[in-house]
Amino acid sequence: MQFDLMASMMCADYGNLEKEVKELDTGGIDSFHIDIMDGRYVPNFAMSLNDMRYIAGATKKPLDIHLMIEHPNNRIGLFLEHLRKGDTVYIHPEAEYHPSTTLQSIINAGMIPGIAVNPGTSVETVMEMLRIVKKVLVMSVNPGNAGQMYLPYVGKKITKLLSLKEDMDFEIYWDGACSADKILEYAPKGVRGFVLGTTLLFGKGRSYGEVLQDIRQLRF
Ligand code: S6P
Ligand code: MG
Repeated sequence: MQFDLMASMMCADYGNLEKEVKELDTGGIDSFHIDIMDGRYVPNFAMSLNDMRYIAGATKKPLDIHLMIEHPNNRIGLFLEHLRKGDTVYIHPEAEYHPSTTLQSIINAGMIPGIAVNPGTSVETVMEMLRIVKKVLVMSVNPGNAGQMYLPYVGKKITKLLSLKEDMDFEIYWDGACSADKILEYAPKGVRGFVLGTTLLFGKGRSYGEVLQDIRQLRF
């Protein structure tokens, strides 16, 4: 079964960031998920430009930039200039007056445009943007922190998005409290990728390669 695994880098050991990136890279991660938080759109500060640039320089694998910042279009150039074609940039539509303008900036720079959909945001609210983006990141926890509980009501929204994805030409990705049972349930239904954080990948006392191999060998 084909699905992508992304490492949530805010969960990495920053005392050994280079080693973490290399171990994830050789361990078989598909891309690096970078949570950028401004302390306003979400009640937390997480990674920033320097972290993103450092990781971009340490791996050839794609980056997945998850912007949890207000009015990203005001500063989008700062991010885009350090990214490579094929990297993805997700914005939260609620954080922007004109999200379609911001998505167009991402497309014009050659990056893959995405939206992140909060647990409390309906599919109907973002319907027109589904025609613009290539990726939809479904938040199964409220944005702002790692290590939270899965919110079961997002399941209905994923079902609705799955019914739209072929016609509207986007892929669905899972972000938040991702466990093996969620991959087992949702990969066969068509969810294309999963962001892995403290729930499944980090701080397990095993090498990332071993954990990732176990996930790839899940029996569907
Ligand atoms: C949350 C952020 C996520 C978390 C991820 C951590 O605001 O967007 O990417 O880093 O959910 O995973 P876990 O397994 O600790 O919830
Ligand atoms: Mg994220």
